[in-house]
Amino acid sequence: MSDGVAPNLIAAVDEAKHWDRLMQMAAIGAIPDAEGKMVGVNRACLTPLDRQARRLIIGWAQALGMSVSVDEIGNLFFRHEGTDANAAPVLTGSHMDTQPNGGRFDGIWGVVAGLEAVQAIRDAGVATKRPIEVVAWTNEEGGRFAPGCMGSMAWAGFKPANTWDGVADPDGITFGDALKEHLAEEADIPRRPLGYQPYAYLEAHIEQGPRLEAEGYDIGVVTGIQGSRWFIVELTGETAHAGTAPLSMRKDAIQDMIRAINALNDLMADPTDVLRFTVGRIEVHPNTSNSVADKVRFTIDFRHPDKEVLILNGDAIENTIRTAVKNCDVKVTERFHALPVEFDPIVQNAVSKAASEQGLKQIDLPSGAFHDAQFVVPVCPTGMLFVPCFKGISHNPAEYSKPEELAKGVRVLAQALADLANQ
Ligand code: HGY
Ligand code: MN
Ligand code: MN
Repeated sequence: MSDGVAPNLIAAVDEAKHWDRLMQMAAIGAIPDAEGKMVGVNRACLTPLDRQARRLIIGWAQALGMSVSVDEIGNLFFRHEGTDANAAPVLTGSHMDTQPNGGRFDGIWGVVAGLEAVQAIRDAGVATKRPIEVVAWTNEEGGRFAPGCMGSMAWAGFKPANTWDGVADPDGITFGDALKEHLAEEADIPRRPLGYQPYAYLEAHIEQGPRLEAEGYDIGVVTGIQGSRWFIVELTGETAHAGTAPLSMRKDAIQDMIRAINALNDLMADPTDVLRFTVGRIEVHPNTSNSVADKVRFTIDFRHPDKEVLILNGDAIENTIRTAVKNCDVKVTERFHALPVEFDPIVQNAVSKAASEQGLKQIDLPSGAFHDAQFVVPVCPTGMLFVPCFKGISHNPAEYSKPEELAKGVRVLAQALADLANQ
């Protein structure tokens, strides 16, 4: 679409209907926030709740006349035909799985927005040369099965689809078994091969940061995503009686964990507050008040926009831990390694052009959160658009974006997708 906005494309996006669909989705796995209001969501990947949400959006897509398919790692696709069925499609979408203590918009908004953008394009009678496909990637969050982005990594060929079959969730269920069960439950949905070459990929997502809201912008034209590295650290000592074992004789895994984390805090100290270092999950054995801990497993989530720092500091993690630990055996395993990426000007320009033609305030900004888009970058021109969210709160039931903010995002997404689909 070269000459501005299709007159009725904006009107074709119904803010109230969009909000209603998001709230229908949010009811699947709803959890209470700190005040007990059911505004959070816990919908882990490859669970009955995940499948219930997928059935709901599959129904919406089929009602739109879109074809539905699933690939071997469970990525779910909806396809809108263009005038040239052989043209490489434009791909949009995000993820439907949430954090265990998640919100109503992270991920799912991008999938529902993609569907509603296609609906607006159809309702507005905007012809597109290229097909448009909407994807729901498998396991972006990595909450149930670590790491995240398994669906997009397998689809993009970063790793074979069976790489994580042995990864177990806290209940001991492996990703491979959960995926097998999931695909069997969705056996009625046509299969498609893993991976293909889209013309471009554009993912819509809430910002998960405070800038757009604080500075009064409607749309974030995302310039890229910082790098992320995840590690799991296992310390093995000896359990003992809390009342009798002398401290001088102990091999206390918790005390060594504290030494290790203090040393990592020194390694990761950054007065400019750009670096991100998080220990978010700690498992202790035997986890009783009157026994010395003989095992500790803790996670490390380390992020930085500069590739050099990501490599240098990330590669120093294991040695820093080994030097700090006094009495336990140490095992450090890296389980996620996503380098910083820059998004493609073709996609950024389509978003920026749509936002300006729709009279919206826009700003270029990088993403602190990782997204499936990070792994699509090597496959085709890739980009993202952000909408504001309340105080940047995310991975928290209090996550919130206003209906009008989300509708503006869908309208820009619709125009940008139509633009890309006619290139
Ligand atoms: O952790 C992340 O950055 C993403 O929100 N899953
Ligand atoms: Mn997300
Ligand atoms: Mn997330």
